[in-house]
Amino acid sequence: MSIDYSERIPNNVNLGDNRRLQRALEQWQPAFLRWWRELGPVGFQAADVYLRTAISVDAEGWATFGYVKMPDYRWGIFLAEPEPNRTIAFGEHRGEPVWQEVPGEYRGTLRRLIVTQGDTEPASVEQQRHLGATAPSLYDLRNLFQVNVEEARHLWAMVYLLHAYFGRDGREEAEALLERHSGSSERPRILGAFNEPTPDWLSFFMFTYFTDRDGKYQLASLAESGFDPLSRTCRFMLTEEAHHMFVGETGVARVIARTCELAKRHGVEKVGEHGGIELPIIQRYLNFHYSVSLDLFGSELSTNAANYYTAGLKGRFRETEHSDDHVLTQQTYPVLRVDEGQIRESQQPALLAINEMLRDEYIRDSARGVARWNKIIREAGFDFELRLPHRGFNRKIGQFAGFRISPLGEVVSEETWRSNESSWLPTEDDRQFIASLMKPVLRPGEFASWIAPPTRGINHKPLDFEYVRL
Ligand code: BYC
Ligand code: FE
Ligand code: FE
Repeated sequence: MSIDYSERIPNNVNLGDNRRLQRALEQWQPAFLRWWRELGPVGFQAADVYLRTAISVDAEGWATFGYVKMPDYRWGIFLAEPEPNRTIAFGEHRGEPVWQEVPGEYRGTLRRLIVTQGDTEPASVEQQRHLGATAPSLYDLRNLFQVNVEEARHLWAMVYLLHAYFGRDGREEAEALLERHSGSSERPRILGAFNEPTPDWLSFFMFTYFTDRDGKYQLASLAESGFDPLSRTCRFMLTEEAHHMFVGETGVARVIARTCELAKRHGVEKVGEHGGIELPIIQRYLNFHYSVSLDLFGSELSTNAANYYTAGLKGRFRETEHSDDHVLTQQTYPVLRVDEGQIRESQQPALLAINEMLRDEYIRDSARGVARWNKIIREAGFDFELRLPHRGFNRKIGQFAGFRISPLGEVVSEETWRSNESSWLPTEDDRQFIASLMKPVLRPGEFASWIAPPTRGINHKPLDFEYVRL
């Protein structure tokens, strides 16, 4: 199925055959565009940006690159190809054919999952809307906007499901997705991390490394869903997601590379004076973004997650590769919790620990990029290692919420926490210092003082390519 770009809403779901649905989405479209203008990127709306747009859902050659003004981006509805004869892989419906319509008994639960996923997408665009003003290069500016238009397309992906499968309450939820706003005191976004500001580019890179990676794992477990349209939507979203995490990983790597270069030239103590970001600040930003992202997986023990699993709505990461019964009523899983002032591991019913299983996958994956960052530091000859803090550190959701846990995983007193907080989490001084570095650099091929150029450009273009035409 190819994508029809002659339609007002590009799609590969034969939208033209369903007039009612098409009309409903065409009515939502102006509200979306109004939201994009009011809460999307500040400035640059009239600039030509070198963006990729999906043109097919084939793994080979699914995107085309070219100059687009952001409001003219072709936001559309693209589902991965259906898998013939796909069956539900887990839970009490295991082995049954997947659903093409919403099963009545799961309607509310499924809607809630789709709304929660959909809510994060525009939230991240809102969080990042001021970053254009301080871009460290045209290359980075373009990457920011690429991430923004694709997150907005992810909103479309969820709004399509709400409109196509949930009738009137789906349409109301689609409207509400444009009414809640990141950080709003009256109508905030649903999940914690999506109400935190993203005030500077170090935060942006940490966010796309750690928080977009939560997106990867949540989308992957929704891609296992027995509700086939959700599965297919998520499978295509994951294709786009890879670039977001690339922006984060290489962004942080380039900051580190620059720091090491300045440290070699002027001495470790003088990095800040020469417009670089010293490694302990990077560690504190990492601690913050990693811990708020860990919260996004929900509680270690969750009956919600058990219900999603048993119902066949949300699976584990790569569900079919697990060699157990895919029902999980008899197994246990190790879970950490605070017990008499100590963190102890205990075996818990596996079904209740579904969130923790996904968090474990996420932690292993997060560690891989950190190891690559450390290689840069080591090869530059410095004795410093960035570390993921303990999973209990700075948590607001789950077993560790309400306890003070150090980055090394000791349960500490409130007093100890307070006297160490400024070396564990970004301080007001750190934030001000980072803010002071955020000066726009918008000449082709130039980069801000605090970040090294990337090793290559986008789509084989040179580094001094005009990624955004101002
Ligand atoms: N903040 O059983 P529990 C992405 C609530 S990122 C606030 O522990 P459950 C992206 C929870 O709602 C991926 N509240 O949790 C990235 C529940 O409320 P009720 C987004 C929270 O339900 C970057 C209560 O606490 N996708 O795509 O198993 C840029 C107890 O809940 C939080 C999804 O999240 C929190 N962090 O799991 C752009 C997938 N955590 O029932 C985009 C869909 C929990 O007491 N969502 N609560 O009212 C889900 O699968 C689940 O909702 C969660 C929570 C895994 C998030
Ligand atoms: Fe997304
Ligand atoms: Fe993303």
